[in-house]
Amino acid sequence: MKKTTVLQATLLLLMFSFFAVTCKKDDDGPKPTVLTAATNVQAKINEYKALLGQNNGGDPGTKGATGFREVNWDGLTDAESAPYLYAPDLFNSPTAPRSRGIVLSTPGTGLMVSADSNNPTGTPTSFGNINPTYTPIFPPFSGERLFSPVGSNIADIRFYVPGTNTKAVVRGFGAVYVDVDRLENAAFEYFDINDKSLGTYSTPALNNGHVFLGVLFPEAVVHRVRIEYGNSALGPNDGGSVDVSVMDDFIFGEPQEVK
Ligand SMILES: [Ca+2]
Ligand SMILES: [Ca+2]
Ligand SMILES: [Ca+2]
Repeated sequence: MKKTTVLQATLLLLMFSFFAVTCKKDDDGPKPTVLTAATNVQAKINEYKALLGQNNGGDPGTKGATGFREVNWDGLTDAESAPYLYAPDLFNSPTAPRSRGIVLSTPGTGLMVSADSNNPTGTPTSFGNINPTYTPIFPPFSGERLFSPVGSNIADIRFYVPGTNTKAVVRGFGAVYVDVDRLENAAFEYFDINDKSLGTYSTPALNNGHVFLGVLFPEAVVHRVRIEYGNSALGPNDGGSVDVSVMDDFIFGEPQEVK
C-alpha cells in the first residue's frame, strides 16, 4: 500500500515537472512569424519582404533596425561558380554591391553556386556537373544560378555587420528550396548570439518544384541559421530513400550590431 502511494506521488511529481518544463518552453523566447509556401512562392516572398521593410541593397555598414538584404546568386561570374567552389565570404565584401553581411560554412568539402548556360568550361546548369540527372529536377527560381554545399547536406549562415567582422543579428531568414521531396528532410534551425537554439522549422515539400520558408522574430535575435538540405549530400540520384535538394534566393533581415 505504502509502495503504491510512493509510486503515485512520484508519478504526480513527474507529471508536474513535465508540465512545468512544457510551460517554460512555451514562454521561452520571442514567438516568430512563420511563412511557408509550396505554390505562389513569389507572393509569399513579397509578404515576407513587406514584413521586414525596404530592400537595403549591398552597401557596407548596417542600415539600422528595418529592411532586408537578399542574395539570388545570379550576379556571380563564371569563375565564381561551378565547377569552382564558392568563396564563403563573397557576400560580406567590404565594398558595394556585395556587402550583404553573410558568411557561409559547411562541414562538407565546400560550397558551390551552379553554372549558368553560357560558360567557358561547358559546365551543365543546376548542378548537372555533379550528377547529370540534377539539371531537370532543380529548376531555378530566379535566374539560373542555385546554391548548395558539397560533400554534406548542411550549411551554416552567420550574419555580420555588412562588410565587417563584427557579429550581427537579424530578425529572420527565409529562402527558396528546390525539390524537397519529404517534409522531414529540409529544415532551418535558428540560433542566437550565444549559439542557443531558437527553434527548428521545416520547409514544405514539392517534387521538382519550389518551396519557401521564412521565419521572422519580433526583434533581431538570430546570428546563425543551420540549413539541412534533403537527407543526402549532392551525388546520388534523387528518389527512393535519397532526397537531394538545393536552394535559390536568400532573404534576411538587416544585419545589426548586438545590443
Ligand atoms: Ca538564382
Ligand atoms: Ca524529387
Ligand atoms: Ca529531392
